[in-house]
Amino acid sequence: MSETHSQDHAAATRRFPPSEELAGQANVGPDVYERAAQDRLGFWEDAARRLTWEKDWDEVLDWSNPPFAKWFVGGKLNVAYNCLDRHVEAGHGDQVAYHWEGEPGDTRTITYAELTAEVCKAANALLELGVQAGDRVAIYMPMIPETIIAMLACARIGAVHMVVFGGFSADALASRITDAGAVLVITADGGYRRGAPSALKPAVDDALGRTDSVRNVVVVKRTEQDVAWTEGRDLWWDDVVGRQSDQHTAEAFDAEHPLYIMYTSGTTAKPKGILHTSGGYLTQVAYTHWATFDLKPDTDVYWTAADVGWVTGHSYIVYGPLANRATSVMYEGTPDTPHKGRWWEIVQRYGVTILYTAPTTIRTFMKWGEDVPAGFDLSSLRLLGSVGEPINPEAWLWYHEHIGGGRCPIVDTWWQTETGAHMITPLPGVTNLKPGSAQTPFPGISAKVVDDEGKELPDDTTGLLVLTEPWPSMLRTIWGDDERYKETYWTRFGDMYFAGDGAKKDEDGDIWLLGRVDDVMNVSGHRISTTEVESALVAHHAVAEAAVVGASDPTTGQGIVAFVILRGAAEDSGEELVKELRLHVRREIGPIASPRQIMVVQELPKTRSGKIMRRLLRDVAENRELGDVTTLTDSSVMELIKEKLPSST
Ligand code: 6R9
Repeated sequence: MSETHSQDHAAATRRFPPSEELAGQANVGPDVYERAAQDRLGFWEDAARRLTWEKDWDEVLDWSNPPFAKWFVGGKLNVAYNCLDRHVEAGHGDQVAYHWEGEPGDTRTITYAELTAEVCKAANALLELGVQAGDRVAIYMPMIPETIIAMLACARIGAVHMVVFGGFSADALASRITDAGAVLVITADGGYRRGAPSALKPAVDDALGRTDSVRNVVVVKRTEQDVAWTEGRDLWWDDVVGRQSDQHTAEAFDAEHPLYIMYTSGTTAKPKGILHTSGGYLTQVAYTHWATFDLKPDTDVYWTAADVGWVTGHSYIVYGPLANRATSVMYEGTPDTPHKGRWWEIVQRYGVTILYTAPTTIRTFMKWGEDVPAGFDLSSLRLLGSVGEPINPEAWLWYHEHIGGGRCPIVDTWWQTETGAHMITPLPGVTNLKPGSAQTPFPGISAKVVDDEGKELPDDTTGLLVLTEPWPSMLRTIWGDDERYKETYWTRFGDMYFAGDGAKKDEDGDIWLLGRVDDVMNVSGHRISTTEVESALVAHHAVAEAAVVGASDPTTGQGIVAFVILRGAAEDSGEELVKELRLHVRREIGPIASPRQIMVVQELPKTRSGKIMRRLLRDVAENRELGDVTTLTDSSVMELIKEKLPSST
């Protein structure tokens, strides 16, 4: 017990400076911070010049009507051209863009020349179907190459894509189609998940029964499942795309032309359609992908192991890697199909050098044990990344040691759907890494920790994270709702962007993210972040995953309720263990943080990005009807948890 306790503290205080070798050859060195601090706009202009523009911009940033930003005003470019044609024209047509692997084990290797040809065909198909620049196209797909082809085809003709995560329900799809006013849906018969075909088309049929903007549905054949067919509306991808020419000249669009909408859940039930535009977005995703991951296009094999239906997939599976001419891996399925070493087998097979994933997945691997990755050759890896939630020091160290072989730096990247690209992250050739902290605002980004009045706080004081200057890949608005955009992000502190995350700076000025501020509990007047208690719980050897919520309590205001998943070996879920866990948290953080209630569960409710939906757990803890569950990856999880209730203490 006390051993795990001290291990976690030891983890948080250990430092990992870059190796001399990495520092010597990294894409960016310490000078970038200085350059950006002296001339922020000039720094972003340099980043923009890494792209190919048809027309140069007249003004870097127009912030005359805040919070509505315009970047690279007057500039013109085509996003798909920057991701494809220009690499082919420069002689890299034969370079692999994606090593794709389906869950059943089928594979496809797609070069830049082939991807360009496929995207041209798909763009011609969209034009034949009457899709015009500015029209919205919904994409509801499994993790297959056609998903990326569809996105780039939209970008190529200036249509706005709106990808809906394939795990979401017909309900979620219908409300997004309606809100965006999509004219076309691109989907598949199904995809493979957990060893079986899982259908997608029925959800589209269901959703379209409740919406009226969609004219056509294009269906990719993936699983060969039977699908219902609406004549005149539905078309097979192979027919409509298959018959097109592979030539298409990309037209340049304005830097501020809309690129995509991505819906993300807010504090109310209605999801927000986050709008991203072209020039600034591509500039920052490309530059951060190159700098944060130190990407070397000629030698690296890059893998973002996440879903394309999450912003991480948009920025770091599709746009960033392609703009930088990366060779990427894309995997369709779940990490334990057909065995728990599937990811490590993929790393070994393709010689993956850079791996980017979420803490929740890392904790799952911890639960399965280090023997699994130890059975594979992971020596190709040179850099690891984390995204989606704070990574607890325990998981950081495990990732570092058992996946990175003790030699790979870990970049813990803080950002949001709204920010479009990395905002706070170490740089691998520069930063002295601290497990658990995202550390430093990216060059050209300014972040502060403030109190409720917007006053900057002294070090080691918990407050709110704000961004004080506009950045190129920032959201431009919430689709169709400028007022909500202002109100959600910009009214609380006037001219600063309110991120919704708790944070503190330590004595070195490094930033620690402490979870969403709606995840801060108030117990007898003490502010305790759910992340802190969760981190303490998972530092205990018996616990694999933990979710903590504050449930209203007549005496203390809020009481701490913890849901824990035990590690494989520790199946003793009895009273004794619960008592021990309470004691453990008490020792780790203090008596005030000791949970009122600890429930042992099999699964936790999660979104596509692996974030725990604490709102639903709060409903359970407070005995309420469940709220909106449309953004859950698996809605049956809540049933399982509710069944556990009577036996809880
Ligand atoms: C990219 C993405 C955004 C929220 C964000 C924060 C949390 C993401 C994090 C992190 C601590 C990190 N978050 N990365 N917290 N450290 N490295 O996740 O976008 O799905 O919109 O979520 O995720 O709470 O506000 P999105």
